[in-house]
Amino acid sequence: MPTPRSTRFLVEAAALPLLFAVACGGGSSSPTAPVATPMPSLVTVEIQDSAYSPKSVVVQPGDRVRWVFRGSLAGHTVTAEDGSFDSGFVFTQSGATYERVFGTDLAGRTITYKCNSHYFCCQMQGSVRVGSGAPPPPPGY
Ligand SMILES: [Cu+2]
Repeated sequence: MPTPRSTRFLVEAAALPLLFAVACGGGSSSPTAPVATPMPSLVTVEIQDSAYSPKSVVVQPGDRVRWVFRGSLAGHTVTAEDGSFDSGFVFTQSGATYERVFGTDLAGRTITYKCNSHYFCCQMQGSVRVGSGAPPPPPGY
């Protein structure tokens, strides 16, 4: 004999899939297939005055890295040493961001980057290690 409380739970549980189906609209009618890999994560790196924090991050293939400017000194970049990406001078005010997805093609690699403005003066450098098998960055990154 269900109590009123458990009855209410059953009704809500039954309504949930219906809500999801409505929210998803006219796409595929089949439910979402089980995924073997975890959902991509968002990893945030803060750009402070002449430093990235944390300097080195480890992400999983497919994860997105977002650099967020939190300093007061503008003129930073996020520039890959291998030339694969360059934010340009987008960090003009606090809260400005630059994002990049590190795909499965980069698994096992460590990408080093630097700020074009503060590389010489301040060793403003960092790295993204893609996957747990990616090697540690060189000193200073
Ligand atoms: Cu800089």
